[in-house]
Amino acid sequence: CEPECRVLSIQSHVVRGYVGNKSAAFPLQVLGFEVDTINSVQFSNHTGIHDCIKDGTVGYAHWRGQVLKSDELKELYQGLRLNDITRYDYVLTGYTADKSFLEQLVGIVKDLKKQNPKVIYVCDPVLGDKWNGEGSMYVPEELLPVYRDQVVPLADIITPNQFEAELLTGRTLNTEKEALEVMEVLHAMGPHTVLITSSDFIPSCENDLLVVLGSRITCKPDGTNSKEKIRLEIPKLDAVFVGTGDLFAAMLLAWIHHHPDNFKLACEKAVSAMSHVLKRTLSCAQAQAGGGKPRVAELEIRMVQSKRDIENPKVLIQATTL
Ligand code: ATP
Ligand code: PLP
Ligand code: PXL
Repeated sequence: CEPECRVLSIQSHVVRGYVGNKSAAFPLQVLGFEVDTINSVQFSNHTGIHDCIKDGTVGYAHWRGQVLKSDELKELYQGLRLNDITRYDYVLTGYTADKSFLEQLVGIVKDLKKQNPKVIYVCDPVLGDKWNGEGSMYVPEELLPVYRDQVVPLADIITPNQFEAELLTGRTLNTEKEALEVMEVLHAMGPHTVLITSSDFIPSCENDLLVVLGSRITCKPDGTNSKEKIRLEIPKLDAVFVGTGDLFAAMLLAWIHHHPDNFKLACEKAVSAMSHVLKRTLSCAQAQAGGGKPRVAELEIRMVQSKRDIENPKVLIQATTL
């Protein structure tokens, strides 16, 4: 029997489509992890991109559902604790819209680290994004100090986008040099691995490339640190997807686990798998739309259809070492 590797993933659930736990659980399971999911909300569908006027994309017209309160999160965790089934290898968290929920989550991660000091906390500090160069937050502003002062210091791996990296460090980020400096500031806050998941400042990238930057600090056996920084350039697909940040964080966790000594390859596999999945998603959506512009429901990630690409992604995007 293979030793199990268990992830606690605290994220959204949607009945239809793929964001949050629906985006993260399947790829993690396919890649061999046991996944325990706590659903921070249960909604009919995602609530994303309804106000993105960038290219006329609109979200779902309606959504219904329930939000898990912070004391309900505590209760679920207590149930696990009472049964002594809280030994995890990884914790994964994403979008949270409530301050007291986020604070409760901090308490849970601290407790998990007490039980297993080696537990790796993978945190997507979801705060907002940039649209046409203009940043805006899609969570309440009061969450920013909690992420900055409590969540990020506990995290081992973080996956902010460019705007989130700026918010967390209080710096602006207009060049790759500034991005590398900002990643150093983020390391100094706690995490040994930082991935900036999308950025638009590289002059060469204009509008058709998306740049991912990765930085990892590894402690060598002789006690000294080694640093690695990489860049990946991703051809941008002409569509707005939702749940991609969640899928990316999950696949990054998986590939960093499977290639602990090869950060570059782990990132190449995660980014390449994203590319396979999103290409399939877009071509299926376009076929369904019959030549018109795909609607939001047609752009849901083609997760099940992409099982083989998730399991064994052909590396089509190579990283450059910086
Ligand atoms: P967060 O969840 O922190 O808000 P984010 O805003 O960076 O993260 P996304 O913009 O969804 O998340 O990007 C995550 C990854 O999804 C990117 O690194 C890229 O691999 C892929 N991706 C998202 N949108 C596109 C696109 N239009 N074309 C190609 N790849 C994309
Ligand atoms: N818009 C809203 C309202 C969200 O809740 C989220 C959640 O993260 C997003 C956009 C971002 O989604 P993604 O993970 O695809 O970047
Ligand atoms: O991280 C994406 C996400 C998570 N949870 C809910 C969402 C979205 C994106 O729209 O609506 C409920």
